[in-house]
Amino acid sequence: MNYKLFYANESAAQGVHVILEELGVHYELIKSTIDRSKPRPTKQLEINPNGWVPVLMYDNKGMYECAAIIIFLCDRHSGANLAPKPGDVTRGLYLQTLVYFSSSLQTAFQTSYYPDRFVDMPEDEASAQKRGIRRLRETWTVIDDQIGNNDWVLGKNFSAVDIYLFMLTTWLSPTQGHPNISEFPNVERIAHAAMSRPSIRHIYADWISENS
Ligand SMILES: N[C@@H](CCC(=O)N[C@@H](CS)C(=O)NCC(=O)O)C(=O)O
Repeated sequence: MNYKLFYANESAAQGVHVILEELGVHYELIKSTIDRSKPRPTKQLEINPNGWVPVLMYDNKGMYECAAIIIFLCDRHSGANLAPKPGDVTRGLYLQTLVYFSSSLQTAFQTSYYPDRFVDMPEDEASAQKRGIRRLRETWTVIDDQIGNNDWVLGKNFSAVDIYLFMLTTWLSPTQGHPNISEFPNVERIAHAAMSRPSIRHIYADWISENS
């Protein structure tokens, strides 16, 4: 099966890139951008009028939303064992965590990076940004407590959720006022362990060399 991924560095498309690599499927990256002043490829906008990446193309169809793409790909290539199968007892925690990452954690990042999207008046942006940073601390704490002493987010087995977690940790920026990852020791432990995956070492090579 062939896939095409509309892609930009330092975006949620990097997590999907790691998943494609882990699944061992054929794929092509199509360069896009997250720079708001630059145009998006027309085909990307046809599939996702929001202008965001990741956007995945498969079998002449397209889809967007990072968590949905991950669920779709891991189910389609279930032999790679990156996700609990439907009916598996850990499937609930898997879906819960992916959706929480997408709906709560990513929204906290967005509020801190793009506060103008959350308020009407420019003078309210600083307050929204501050709230975004506080929300980051709240949501990462929820995840840190959920992980507890687990080896990986879901327990004993590595999964796509660990890749998603790693991607999100790379967006933490203490210079932007974000909490330091060391405030969440269980998250930090798993992010560190995820870096031993060849897929992550390859796709995040630049980030790893700049941050370790
Ligand atoms: N809920 C979407 C959010 C995607 C998203 O925010 N993508 C960012 C990069 S991480 C983007 O494309 N930003 C460019 C923009 O907002 O114009 C998902 O999880 O796929």
